[in-house]
Amino acid sequence: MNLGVLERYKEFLPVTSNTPLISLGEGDTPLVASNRIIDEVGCERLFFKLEGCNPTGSFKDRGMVVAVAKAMEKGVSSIACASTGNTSASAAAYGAHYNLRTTIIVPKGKIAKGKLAQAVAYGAHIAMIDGNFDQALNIVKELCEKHPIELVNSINPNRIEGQKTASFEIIDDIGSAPDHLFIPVGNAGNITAYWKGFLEAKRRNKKLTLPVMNGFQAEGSAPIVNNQIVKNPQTIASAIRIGNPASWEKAINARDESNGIIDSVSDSDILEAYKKLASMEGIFCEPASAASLAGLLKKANAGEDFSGKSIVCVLTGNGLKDPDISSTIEPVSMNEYSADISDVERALDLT
Ligand code: AN7
Repeated sequence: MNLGVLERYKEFLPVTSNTPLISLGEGDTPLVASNRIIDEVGCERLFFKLEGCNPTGSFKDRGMVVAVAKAMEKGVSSIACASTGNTSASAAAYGAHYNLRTTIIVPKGKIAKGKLAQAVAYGAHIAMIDGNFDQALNIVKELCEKHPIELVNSINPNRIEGQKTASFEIIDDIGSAPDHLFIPVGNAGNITAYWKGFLEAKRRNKKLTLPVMNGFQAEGSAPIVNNQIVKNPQTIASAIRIGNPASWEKAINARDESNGIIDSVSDSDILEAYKKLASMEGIFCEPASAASLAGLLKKANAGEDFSGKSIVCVLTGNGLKDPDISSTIEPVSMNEYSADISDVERALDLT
């Protein structure tokens, strides 16, 4: 049985005797070895961390469960967040399960259909603003200062605490940290959390070698790469359409302390990696998640030598969340036939 992040990792989390050990079964996600894409990279071992297998289909649940538990510990009955979609779906699910009023503020028309469907179904109060994520985050921060509402965006440190548990799982699964971690970067909370997790694991086990952190933003939403706030961020990867990341400084620390990089990938690189993961590995993630593999392929194609290296690409969310993007994939073969076996045999070249 999946114990959930709080029960499994309580000694490493801000858990007191008053913290309810709540769970929707988050964490303990698969680390899947690449079978085909690894040949293009030329590394020793390549793994995908399937964070889309969390209860609401993204990594957000790991941190949300801790943020919600700490809110409940304080006696707060109302939570709120700004979101490009996944944080709001996660907050709304825990809000529903624990009977908290959940308010989400999202950029109108800019969040993937599956994520909005989740927030609606879980019963969130939804404010769709005529603005982008960065504006939504400013509004929700002010809202939570004025009212007795718990802010559950990743500027809430409990979110980062929960999300760091993904690093512990990777170390447990492969027996060490990988040489390289590749991860998408939006608001930059997750890269911050993974790095914190690896550092804490090293404090407990001095022999652990830390990974090089490789973060990737989308080209049209790359404030950290360009060292400049992006007023009007653009990318098909709506989850990471963020122009002023809240954890900007911490992401830079993770990059520099690990001798890593934060670089960008184009929308076409992202879509190519997204399609490859599905068609070559049987792994359907959302476009933003594929930025991690897109980044790895960009480096490998530029000639970086990964021989002998172990690499983990974090795939942050499930592909089912964004049906509009998936419907742009050309089917290998998809035609209509009469309900007649000989017709279908002919179609499949089986005659
Ligand atoms: C699938 O839900 O910001 O760098 O409001 O949904 O920690 O922000 C989502 C971000 C990567 C980037 N992949 O992580 C939100 C939100 C997926 C995401 C990211 C997000 P951060």
